[in-house]
Amino acid sequence: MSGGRRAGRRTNVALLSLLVLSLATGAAAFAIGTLPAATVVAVTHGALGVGLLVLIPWKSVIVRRAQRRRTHRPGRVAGTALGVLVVLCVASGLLHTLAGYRVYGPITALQIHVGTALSLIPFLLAHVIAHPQRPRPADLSRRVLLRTAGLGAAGLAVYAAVEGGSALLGLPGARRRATGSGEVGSGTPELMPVTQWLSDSVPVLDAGDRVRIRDQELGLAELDGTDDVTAILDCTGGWYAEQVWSGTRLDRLLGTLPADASIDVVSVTGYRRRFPASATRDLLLATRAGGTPLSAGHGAPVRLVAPGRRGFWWVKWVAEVRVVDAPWWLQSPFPLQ
Ligand code: HEM
Ligand code: HEM
Ligand SMILES: Nc1nc2c(c(=O)[nH]1)N[C@H]1C(S)=C(S)[C@@H](COP(=O)(O)O)O[C@H]1N2
Ligand SMILES: [Mo]
Repeated sequence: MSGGRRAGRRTNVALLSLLVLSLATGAAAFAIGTLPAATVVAVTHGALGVGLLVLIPWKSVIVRRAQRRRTHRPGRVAGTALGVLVVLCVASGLLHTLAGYRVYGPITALQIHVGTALSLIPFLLAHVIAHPQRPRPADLSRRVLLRTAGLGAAGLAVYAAVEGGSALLGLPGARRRATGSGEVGSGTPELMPVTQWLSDSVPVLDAGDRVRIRDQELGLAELDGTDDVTAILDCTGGWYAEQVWSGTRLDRLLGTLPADASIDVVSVTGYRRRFPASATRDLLLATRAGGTPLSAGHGAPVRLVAPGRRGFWWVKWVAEVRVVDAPWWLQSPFPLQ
């Protein structure tokens, strides 16, 4: 086998590694809400993603060679679809990074980004199955390790150039948080977007509805307390807002809990998240944002405020807080509704 073919194999293996690691760090970027971990994840994710661009010249050679051969092989469609989706994914990631959080008609750049990333997975599988590339002992050679380091450095350099250029030009994206989110409506709750995770819609509720906390039923008057927490709601949709949230701290309502217990915070819609008992002192059942009662869209009458956690933990329209034995991590890492 010629050296050229081997070089092609290494490019393909590098592409596979970059794509798999991009998917993994993208998911981590959605799960992590606190600094400095969020910064590490976002920079790594960005460098891996733009690292794909660095490999374009090498991959072009492979694609042209395959086209010259003109033999009809399986997997052609998958390769082309994969190419289109990877380009859209990287382009929409960069658009979000440069232009910040913006709604383009019915959709945001980040929605396109995550949508194309998830839909490329089956095409990636099909393409790799059609063109398997076996690892070789020489893949652990010094030369290959140096090339891998070179690719990493090139990815970081392109990432730094994008970030530096964006800052120099004062583009809106340069002001985003470590999670990648742009600021919308801090201090002005009514300017925050009303966001649902997947399929929920704003329920019609009665102000007299009661919230079940362990074995007590509490009304709005009892929950409308004076605990104030300044916290950032950071939606994985790409925006964040800082507000003063008021209500009652959950540890006051729940009393002492066994150290290994968990609590389920359940919405009237069935949407729910589970937390470790140790988290309750940081959690707030909020009735107000910025001093005014919550609007229906933002979770009235009562929503959860979970400082340091991404928006999908901030359960709206709370119906019940339940103490359970099951560990908090025994739940889907992301909500399913
Ligand atoms: C960004 C990701 C990738 C894109 C956009 C892409 C796209 C393509 C396209 C369009 C072709 C030519 C048509 C075809 O034979 O399917 C091709 C060829 C090829 N791809 Fe990929 N590919 C990617 C990643 C990979 C990966 C991860 C592997 C394997 C680990 C791989 C292995 C191959 C091989 C071996 C060929 C050459 C087939 C031949 O010479 O006949 N590719 N790729
Ligand atoms: C094949 C998969 C993926 C590729 C190639 C990719 C690539 C990229 C690129 C190139 C950027 C812009 C980097 C920058 O200059 O800052 C980006 C940003 C981003 N991606 Fe991905 N991505 C992928 C999957 C995902 C997934 C699955 C998620 C979430 C579930 C995700 C979430 C994000 C977020 C939140 C940002 C913004 C980060 C920031 O602004 O610093 N990505 N991605
Ligand atoms: N019941 C319920 N609560 C929910 C959601 C949902 O879909 N259903 N979405 C979460 C997500 S993803 C975010 S970002 C915040 C958004 O809060 P907001 O609509 O007040 O801006 O609510 C969270 N709480
Ligand atoms: Mo969200």
